Amino acid sequence: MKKDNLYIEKESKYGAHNYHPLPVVLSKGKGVFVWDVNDKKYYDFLSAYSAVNQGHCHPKIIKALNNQANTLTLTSRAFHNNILGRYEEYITNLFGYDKVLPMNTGVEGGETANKLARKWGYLKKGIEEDKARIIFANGNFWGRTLAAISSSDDPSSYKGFGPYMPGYSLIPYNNLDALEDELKDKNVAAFMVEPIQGEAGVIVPDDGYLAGVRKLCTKYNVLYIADEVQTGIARTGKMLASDYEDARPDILILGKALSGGVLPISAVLADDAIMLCIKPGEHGSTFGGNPLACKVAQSALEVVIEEDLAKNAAELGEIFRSELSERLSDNKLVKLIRGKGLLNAIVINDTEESSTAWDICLALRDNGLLAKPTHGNIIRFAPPLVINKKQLLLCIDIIVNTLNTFE
Ligand code: IF1
Repeated sequence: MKKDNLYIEKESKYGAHNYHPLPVVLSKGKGVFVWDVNDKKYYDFLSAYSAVNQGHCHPKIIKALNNQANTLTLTSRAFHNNILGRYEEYITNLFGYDKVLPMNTGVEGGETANKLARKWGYLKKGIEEDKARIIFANGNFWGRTLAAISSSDDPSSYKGFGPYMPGYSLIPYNNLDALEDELKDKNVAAFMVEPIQGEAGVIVPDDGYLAGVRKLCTKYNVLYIADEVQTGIARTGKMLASDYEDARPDILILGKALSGGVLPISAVLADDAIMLCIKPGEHGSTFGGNPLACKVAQSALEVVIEEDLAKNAAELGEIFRSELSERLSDNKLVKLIRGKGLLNAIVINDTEESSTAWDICLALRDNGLLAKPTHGNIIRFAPPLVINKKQLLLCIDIIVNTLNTFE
C-alpha cells in the first residue's frame, strides 16, 4: 500500500482534485487485466467507462499506432493527407451514413451534433434564427462542457457553473408521450438520447422505446441524435445499441472504444442533407481526423469485427445477468441487476449517500476485480468485450463471494 501512497500524494499535491478515484495505482494493462504498482493483477470491470472494449493495449491497434506514429501524426485540416479520406470511406460504409465529421472527445461529438442539428433546423426546417430547441432525457450524461451540463439534471454536473446554454429542455427518459408533447413545437430541431443511459446507472428503456423515438422524430420532422459514445462499438451486444430496434439515428455520435482506449477519438455520422449544412470554416478542431487517429480508429473497428466482439458481449452478457440474478437472489444487499450485452450494473439496496457501494468496490479491488459505483448505490460492471467465458465465470465468483461476505 505504501508504494501507492507515493503516487497518490503526488496527484493530490500537483493535480486538480476533479476526481475521487478508487485507491489503486495502475501501471500496466493487457487484455482484460490491469496490474498495479505492487504488481497485483486485477480484472478490469470498468474498461475506462467502455473505452477499452477491445482490451488493454490490443496488439493490432498498438501496431497501427506505432506504424503511423513514425510516419505522420498530424497535418491539421489546412491540408489534405493520404489517410483521412480512406478512413472516412471505411467508417461511413461500416455504419451506413453518407458522411462523417471526425472529432476527438465524446463531448466534442455531442457539441458537433448539437451544432449540426441547430444549423439543419435553420437551413432545412425553417426554424427562426436563434430559436432552435434540442430536447434531452432526464438522467442524460454526455460530458462536461458548458453545453453538456446545461442539458443535465444532475446538480453535481451543473451546479455552480451557470449561466447555462439556452434552447435545451428535459423530458423523462423512456416516455414517448412526453417526447411527443415536446416535438409538437415547431422550434424543436432534435432529440438527443442515449439508447441505454450509462452514467445514470445503466438504465435500459422498454422494448420499442427507440423505435418509438424514431417514428415520432420522423413524424414531427425532428432529428434523432443517438449518443452511442458509451453504448456503441459492440458494448451492448450489437455494433450499436440502436441496432436492437428499427431506430436508425439521423445523427450518430461515437467515441471511447472508437479508439480502443488508445487515443481520444470521436466521430459524428450523418447523411448529406444534414452534414452539408455545416460549410467550410464553420466547425472543426486541430486534431480532428488526424492521420494517427484515423489509423488507430480503423484498426480498433476492424478488431471489433474480426473478433466478433458484439456476439461475445451478447452471449456473455446473458450469462453474467442470469448467473448473478440466480446466485444473488437471496442477498438482501442486491436490489436488482440490469443491463444489455456487457454493459451491466447492480443496484445496491442502500441510499445514494451510503458508502456501501464504495466499500463493496474496495472489497472487490482486494479480491482482484476493479469496478466503481455510479450515483452512489449503483455498481457498473463493464469488462473489455474480449473477456472469455472462463474468465467471466471466475469474475462472477469474485462478485458473488464479495457481495455475500458483505451482507
Ligand atoms: C468523466 C461518466 C460514463 C458518455 C456519453 C458522451 C460522453 C460520455 C454517453 C463524453 C463520457 C465518461 C466521462 C468520464 C466518465 C465517463 C462517464 F461517469 F462521467 F458519466 F461513462 F458514464 N456521452 N463518459 O458516457 O465523452 O468527452 O468524456 O470523451 O467525465 O469522468 P468524453
